Formats: sequence, structure tokens, C-alpha cells
Amino acid sequence: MKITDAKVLVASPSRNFVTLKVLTDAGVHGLGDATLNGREQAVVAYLEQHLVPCLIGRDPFQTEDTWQYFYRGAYWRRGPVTMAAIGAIDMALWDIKAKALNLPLYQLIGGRSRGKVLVYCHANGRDLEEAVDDVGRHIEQGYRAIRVQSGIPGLEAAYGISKDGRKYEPAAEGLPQESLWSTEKYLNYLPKLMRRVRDTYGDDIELLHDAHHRLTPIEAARLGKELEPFHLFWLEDPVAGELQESFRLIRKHTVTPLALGEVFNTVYDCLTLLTEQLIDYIRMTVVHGGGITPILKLAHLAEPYHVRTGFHGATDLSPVTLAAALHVNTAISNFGIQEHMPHADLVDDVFPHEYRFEAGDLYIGEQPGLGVDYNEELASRYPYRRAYLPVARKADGTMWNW
Ligand code: EZ4
Ligand code: CO
Repeated sequence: MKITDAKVLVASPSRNFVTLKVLTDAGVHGLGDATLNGREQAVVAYLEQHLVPCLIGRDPFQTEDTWQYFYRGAYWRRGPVTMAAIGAIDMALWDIKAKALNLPLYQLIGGRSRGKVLVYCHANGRDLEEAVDDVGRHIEQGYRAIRVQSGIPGLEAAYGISKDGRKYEPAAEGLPQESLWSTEKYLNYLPKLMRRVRDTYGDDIELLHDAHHRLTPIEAARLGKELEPFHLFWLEDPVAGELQESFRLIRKHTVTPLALGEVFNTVYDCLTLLTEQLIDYIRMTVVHGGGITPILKLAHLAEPYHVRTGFHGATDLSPVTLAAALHVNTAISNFGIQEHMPHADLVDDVFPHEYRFEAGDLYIGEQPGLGVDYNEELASRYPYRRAYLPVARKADGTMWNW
């Protein structure tokens, strides 16, 4: 079998997605997600200008060799743009291979290790009362694991909260919006929020929280310690992960489980974190981590260190990435949890898919390949619109991590 063409499809059915469609001489095609939130066109150019010309004529079954060709063979390695582009190709090739063999992808990567995939959702509110109520609404929808985010008293905007009470979507059209951040206000407030949620809903629900890279190691240590009585499933991204050693300090002070890695691109971003058991959950995604080939290696490497997976699953990861993650989650032994931020109905229409949600879990189907399609005609009615993630500053104007 030979690859005959690859098309980079850009559309904005309520938000921007970049999708790679790889075509073969056997009539089978494969899909890959190449979306990098706020930097979409850089991946489009990387694919169209540099990778697709080298892809034509290759055998789509050679997933390992093709991955090495684009990673190792490029001389210039790593980084989110490069790895999202390689990730899209790798997903598409696995999709083609599984379709050609008439098997759902999970059968090629270990077979079924579990019948369903536990997910966590996002509950949020502009203040404590709204956030607590939203947790209740998600419990009613069947979720058994819930990430809780809330507006912070004294701050106008907070990560995870939409100002107008609609569904949260961090990217916004136009140039980047700026928001003010105060670590002090946040640290004083968060334990109160978690106490209220536990007091209201009891111990049977799993609670998570995303600090979204805002803290220093010693601040993260304080927060982890103060949250211990509420038994979080995890505290996510307490500190930006560039300095892996900094997690030694956090670990010394708290037994609150830690999750990290949604912005990681390769195994080298987390080798110290894994081998020194400094985190409990690894969140690197199939798309930004370079595809199914490397994410499987990462999961297998994490297993002996008691690190489980908790892949990033926000709305800027297309249904193609979510389906790929669900196949991996179904097959590996050290699956932990999967983030689930449901896509808008229009996104589901553009990407018809087989996976489905029921009572707090996602189920992958038996369709050959990834089990996702792409409605090009519908997508073409929604052209790309420039959008950015926000940026954050402290009260004195200092740029901070968003
Ligand atoms: O901010 O996907 O856990 N989820 C997150 C997300 C990220 C966005 C960035 O594109 O942190 O909301
Ligand atoms: Co996050």
C-alpha cells in the first residue's frame, strides 16, 4: 500500500481545528489531529511545506519508521509545532493500518484491558456557590470524577471560568485577552472551596483541580498540604514543568497526587518526573506528544514507576485525538483517568464518531481504525478564525503564566 496524497484541512466549527487526511492507493484514508490552540497555522505550514511532500509514496504500515523519519531524520527536533505535525501523521497512519486490517485500533496495541474509560468533567462557577452547584449538576449527569474551578474573590477573571456563564472555552477571537492574577488570593481561597464541595457531596465523588501552572514550588507545596484533608484525585499543573527537579520540593511536603504534562511534547520533558516518581499522572496528549507511537512508549515507560495516564482532553483536542486517546486508554495497563470536556454539537457533526459517554465513562466502539470521520463539506462552511489563548499578569503588571 502507498500514500498517494495528504490534505491539511482547517476549519472553525465553533473553534479552530486542523485535521490531516492521508489518502492511499488502496482507497483507505486515515485522519490525524494537528490542532495547536492559538498557533494553528504554524502546524499547517509545517505539514504542507515540509512533511507532506516527504510522505507521498511511503508505505502507511511503517508507523515506526515514518515517525523516526520525521523526528530523528529532521535534525531539528521537539517543540509543539513539530510534534503536533508528526502526531497528526502518526495518528493517520495507525488509522489506515487498523482500517486495512479491519480492526479497531486498540486491537493492534495490546487489545482490550478494560471495558470502559473513566472520565472526569469540568465543573465551574463564578463564585463558590455557583461552583458548588455546578458540581451537583455534573453528578446528576452521571460523572463520578469532577474537576472543580471557581472564580476567585477579588479577581475579575480566573482560568476555567467563563465571564458570561456560558460553557468555558479559553481561546477567544481577536488578539490575546489579558487577565490579572494573584497567587495570594488564590491560595487563601481554594481550600475553602474544596472543603465546601466535600462537605456538600461527601467522599464518594473524585475531585480534581487544575492550578494551571500559576504557582512556585513552595506555593504548590503549601497548597497540596492544605488540600490533603479533601483527598483530591489530583492537583494538576501546580507549577510549570520546565524545571522537573522542582517537583522534588513539592513531593517532600505533600501526599496530594500530582498530574502534569498537557504541554509536554516528548518523553524528555518528563524523564526525571517519571523515573524519580515525582508525579502520579502523566497528561501528555496524543497530538502534542507526536502521536500514538510515542504515547504508547511513554505509557509503558511510566508503568513500572507507578505513574498512570490522565491524558489531556480539552475542547481544543479534536475528536480524532480523543478517539486515539480512548484506544490507548482501552489497551494499556496503567490507565488512570481521561479528561472529558464535551465538544459543541457542531464539532460532533463535523467529526462523526463512534465513542459515546454513559454514566461517567466513555466507551470506544468496534469500528475499524480510530472510529472517527470528517465531514469536509460541512466543515468548509466554517472557515478559520484567528483566536488566541489569554495571557496573565500580576497586579503590578508583571507577565505571569496563564
Ligand atoms: O488550558 O486546552 O486541563 N485542561 C486545560 C485546558 C488548557 C487548554 C489550552 O489550549 O488546562 O483548558
Ligand atoms: Co490543565
